[in-house]
Amino acid sequence: MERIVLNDGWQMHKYGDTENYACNVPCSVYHTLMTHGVIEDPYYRDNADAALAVSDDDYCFTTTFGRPDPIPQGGKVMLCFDGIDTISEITLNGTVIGSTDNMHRRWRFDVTALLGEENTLSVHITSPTRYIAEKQAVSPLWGVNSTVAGFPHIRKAHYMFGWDWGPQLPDMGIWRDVYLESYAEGRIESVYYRQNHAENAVSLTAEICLEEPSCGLCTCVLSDPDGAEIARSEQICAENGRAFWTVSIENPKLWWARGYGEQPLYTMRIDSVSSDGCVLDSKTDRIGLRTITVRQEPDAWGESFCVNLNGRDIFCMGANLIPLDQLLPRCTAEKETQLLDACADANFNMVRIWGGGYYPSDHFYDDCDEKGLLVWQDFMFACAVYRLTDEFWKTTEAELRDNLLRLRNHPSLAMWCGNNEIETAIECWGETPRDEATRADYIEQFEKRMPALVAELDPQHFYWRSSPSAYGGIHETWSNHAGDMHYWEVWHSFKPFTAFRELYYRFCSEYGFESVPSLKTLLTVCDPEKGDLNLMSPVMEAHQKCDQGNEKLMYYLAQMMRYPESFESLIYSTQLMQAEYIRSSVAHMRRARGRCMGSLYWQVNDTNPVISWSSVDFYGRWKAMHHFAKRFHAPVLLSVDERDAAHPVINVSNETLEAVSGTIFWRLCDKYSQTVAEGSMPVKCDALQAVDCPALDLSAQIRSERDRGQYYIHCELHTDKGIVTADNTLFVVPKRFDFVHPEICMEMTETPEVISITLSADAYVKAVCLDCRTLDVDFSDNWFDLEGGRPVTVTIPKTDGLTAEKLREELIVTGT
Ligand code: BMA
Repeated sequence: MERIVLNDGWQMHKYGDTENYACNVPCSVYHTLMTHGVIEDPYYRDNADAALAVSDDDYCFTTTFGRPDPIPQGGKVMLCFDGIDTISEITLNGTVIGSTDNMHRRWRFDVTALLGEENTLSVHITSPTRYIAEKQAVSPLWGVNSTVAGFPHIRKAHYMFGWDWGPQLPDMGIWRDVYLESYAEGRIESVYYRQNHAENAVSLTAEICLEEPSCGLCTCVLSDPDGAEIARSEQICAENGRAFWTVSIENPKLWWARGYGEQPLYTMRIDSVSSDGCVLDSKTDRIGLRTITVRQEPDAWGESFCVNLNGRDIFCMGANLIPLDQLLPRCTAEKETQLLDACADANFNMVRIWGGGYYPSDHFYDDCDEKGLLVWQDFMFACAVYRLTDEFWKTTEAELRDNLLRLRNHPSLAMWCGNNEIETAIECWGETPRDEATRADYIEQFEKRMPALVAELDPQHFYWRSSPSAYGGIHETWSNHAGDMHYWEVWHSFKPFTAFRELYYRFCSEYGFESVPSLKTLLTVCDPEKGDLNLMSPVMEAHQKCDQGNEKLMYYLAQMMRYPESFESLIYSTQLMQAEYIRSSVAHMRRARGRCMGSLYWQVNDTNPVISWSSVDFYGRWKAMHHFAKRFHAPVLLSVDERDAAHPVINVSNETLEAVSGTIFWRLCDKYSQTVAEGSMPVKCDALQAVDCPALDLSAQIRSERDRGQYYIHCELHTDKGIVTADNTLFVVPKRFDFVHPEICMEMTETPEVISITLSADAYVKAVCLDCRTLDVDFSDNWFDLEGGRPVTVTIPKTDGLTAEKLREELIVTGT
């Protein structure tokens, strides 16, 4: 098979306009207009408001190409689009070859008869805002607020119509590869790998599906993770287009999620061959040998909801991931890797791909396979209701088939999920329709047709009808006894942080708290001269998409922190609050391991520079929470349940496959870090367990409410590997602790490769944040506590010509 990529050399123009703008696929209207200086950056100040009108027009993308040579005897040429956004008509040399209505699927058109020496290909795209407005006028559909009304009418990533963290920029374009395939026979349409695990052996079956049902020969070669060939098939004959090859792998190297083991990847190369041995088409897949499911069984608390990987119940920890940018051409492989590296660095073992975005690229999944990041994959339906008409189901089914076939073989794929929050919206949300027709369509789509499709195309993966859900049937979606939970009472309903810890969730797949991103990030969208750097300025409010978002920040600040004296300290304080809330919540759930088996906070990343729930901002800068995540997701975690301050309980949770034993050393310290009580105790925690140590008795020291603000408790776990985990816990919210605010002393030394900074203070400082005014440098640790008389050394690699002198000029040190 010949493949000719047609991504380069496109032109875009608006209907009614003569101006043409050059672009390459992936291309979009906003991106092209921005690149050519026709519109300003929609993220800057309040530009997004005016930019919305851009999508009321229709646009055309055009390219030319020569005849693919030679077309095989009796063969055909297919024109393939991996992603068109969204409503389009496609013409080749003036003839309409097809139309598209769904950005989430691939399209193939037979163009053999239309090809000439020179060819002109055009994709005519209809305005998505006009399209949905017309449909909405005839038959209104409910969708969550902050969006352009009517978005459920189009199979286009919902967040492009705005969300509570993103502007309304319903772009359009060609967002994935365009290419020609020319061939006569033997195209490999799909392959599915079935694994059968037994004691020390895995039997692996490749089910190969060829496009031409009548004939075909295939050969398969399997290599081990080091690249050595371990098995090779004879020529296999396909019957009715299907060929099967089963191979037994002795002493298999199992694929594990991060933290539990390695990610060995076997390679299968499949060739489809002609009767005279010529290779017609080939496909190479990487295979991780593992079993994965979600175990739902009755237990003491109701029904479990727990991911079982290779027979072991694991505690999933990580966050929800949203698209990388509002403008799709900027969602690049490099950005995917940067974000997934940040997830891996913060000890995630799972990410959830939330249903209001798009299905990730193959590259994204390859990266997850390598990094051992499990993927909870939503189908792209969120916070809306749909009408299950024949037309809607036709396009939806094609979309689901495409993505099931494309993603089902990735070892990182943990599960499929029907939608985000639709079951719970129909059951509980105030504004959502809950008439019989809506309920019936919902059940038919998400509880009947979707699971049937998953069972047909990917029976090895678990299907979950909605997130959150408990029993299905639009029933008790808020239950803590079964299924997964989105907990939003803290934040959206103004409940105090501590409310989270009164409940025990089976799997908390969303909960979150906002913070303001770093000053460097805000300066890319604000004009300080115009007074933008003020939480209540119109420009800052334009970068806060959540209803009453800034009010909520101020409300919680008043409960938790002292009044921030500057804008910088407001940023610092919101980040610390966010980090503390998520830290205490994760620690709570990890202590309840067994009953609770998963924590995915909302959300890891941003699509634009905005005030949001993210732990990594739009530019990849880590907020306090992400540094905290690295610690609270540590495979072995010490945490303290301090609610009864006179009798705190230290807990060890062990998310590894090996038992941990050692000694816990603890000390109760005053604000100067002077020890007022201390002790030690042996501890043993089996693999995949959490254990509470006997409660400490601090009743002699902590006798009153006031005492709670005078002391903190420090504890460390020592094993034969050294100190594996340590923690400082306050008994009060930060504003009630009697901080001394000592001066932080710094000493800087350097070698040719690194700069070291040693920080010290003579009293306790919580959450020391190191930052640079303009540079982004890679501190070996950040947002850490500094205890009085216990210096901390941080190193910085000398990349990009960084010198100690430059760093000294730039460095900003903040702490509580
Ligand atoms: C959840 C998500 C998103 C939303 C977030 C914050 O409900 O599913 O829809 O952005 O909360 O409100």
